[in-house]
Amino acid sequence: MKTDFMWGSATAAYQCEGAWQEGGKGLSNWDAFCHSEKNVVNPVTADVSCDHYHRYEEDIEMLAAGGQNAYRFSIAWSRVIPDGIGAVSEEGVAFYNRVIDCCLAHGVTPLVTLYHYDLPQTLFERGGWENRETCKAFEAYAKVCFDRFGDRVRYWATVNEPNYETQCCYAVGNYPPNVQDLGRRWCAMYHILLGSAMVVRAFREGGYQGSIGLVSDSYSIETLVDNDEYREAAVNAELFYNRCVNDTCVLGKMPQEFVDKIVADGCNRDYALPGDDDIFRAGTVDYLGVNAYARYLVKPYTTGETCLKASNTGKKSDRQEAVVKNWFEIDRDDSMPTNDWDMELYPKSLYNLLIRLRELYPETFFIITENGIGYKDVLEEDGTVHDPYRIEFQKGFAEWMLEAMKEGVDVRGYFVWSTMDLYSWINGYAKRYGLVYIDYENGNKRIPKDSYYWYRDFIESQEV
Ligand code: BGP
Repeated sequence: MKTDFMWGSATAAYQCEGAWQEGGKGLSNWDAFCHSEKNVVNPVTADVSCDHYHRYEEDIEMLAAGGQNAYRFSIAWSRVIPDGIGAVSEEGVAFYNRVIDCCLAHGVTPLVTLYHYDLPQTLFERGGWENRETCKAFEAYAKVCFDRFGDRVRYWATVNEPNYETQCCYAVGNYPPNVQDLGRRWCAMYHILLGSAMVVRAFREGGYQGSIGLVSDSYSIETLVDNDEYREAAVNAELFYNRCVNDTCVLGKMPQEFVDKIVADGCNRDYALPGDDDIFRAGTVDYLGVNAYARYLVKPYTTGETCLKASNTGKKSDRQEAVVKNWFEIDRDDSMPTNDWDMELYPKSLYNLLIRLRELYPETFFIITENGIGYKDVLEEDGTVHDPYRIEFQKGFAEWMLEAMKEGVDVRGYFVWSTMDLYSWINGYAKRYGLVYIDYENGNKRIPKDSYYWYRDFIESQEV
């Protein structure tokens, strides 16, 4: 096994912990949303989920027994600071101390995400990331985490997917606050990036050890036709999906072409204040975390209003769509395989993406912080779970990553999404990603899938 490379898997607090009202935890926006009448597509909650809060030891033990040497998880902000700002919950801190110590006892490197979609409800009610005050609160919370856990954590991630999160919150409208308004979306994304930069700056000023990065949903942007119009659509889509976030956190500047285009769309940018540029410059990351699931095939914009739609039902007929007025439209290649949630399965997209990211950001290193496939796995009567499709998917992506590394791309870790089955935002529990099956009906029993054993052997076969 290549010991200096992180081979692991990932989770996020809201999706797996459960114990939503235990241990002194405050409410998050996802607790509130899932209990509200707005939770209609798959009206379930993650109140219990796979109960990682009580079973983290078993989960980390299984992860380590599966040959993995790294675990990416997130801290629930409202567990550590129940009201978002102010008093620290010692019970919350003690929980994450136990998780970190358990990782270290098993030779597992923790990669800790500070914010993965679950915002304290108190802050959400004050405008969430549309309110600049949330950036300050985020910095204060991050400092608590650095002070309490920084002696043992060597890999931090500030935030998870500022682009995808705000797209769902403010464009698709299926995540809280369930809005469809691109202007508000760009405002929230700006503040998440600003908050992230403030946290990185605090990390540097505090002299903490280790590496700090930002986890970004990044896509290989491709076209089926090679001409000027298609190339322009690809340039626009890359700004829209990738570069608005990645340039900002890696190079310390939001791309001017992106800013010009959203201003041309009529977005008011009053939230961008003098002095912010200095914060972005002071807050550049050590590494870019890449969440890789699929590529985007794009074509030129033709007509119609902006419309972004996710596929959340698990019916093949429910397609994701994207028309971004004056930018691009989503294209599709119907000959490509997809899963039930209309995600195209194309492993080489990770190679294409990494080559492109290296071109744009030659000075940084990358960690594949998520890569996985959602599937309706079946528990057989004999207690086994056969998921050849997942093995094929993970193997394909991992091998294309290794290929990019052979060409010199600096990648230092690979995390399967997810360690075990857990709540999938909006999709509920039918969409499973885990290497370990959770039998939700039978006491949340943990059952390693075929892919768990495949991953163990795959890791083992990698060169030292
Ligand atoms: C990423 C998120 C994860 C995870 C994954 C799968 O965007 O960072 O939290 O959920 O996607 O997405 P979904 O559960 O929506 O299928």
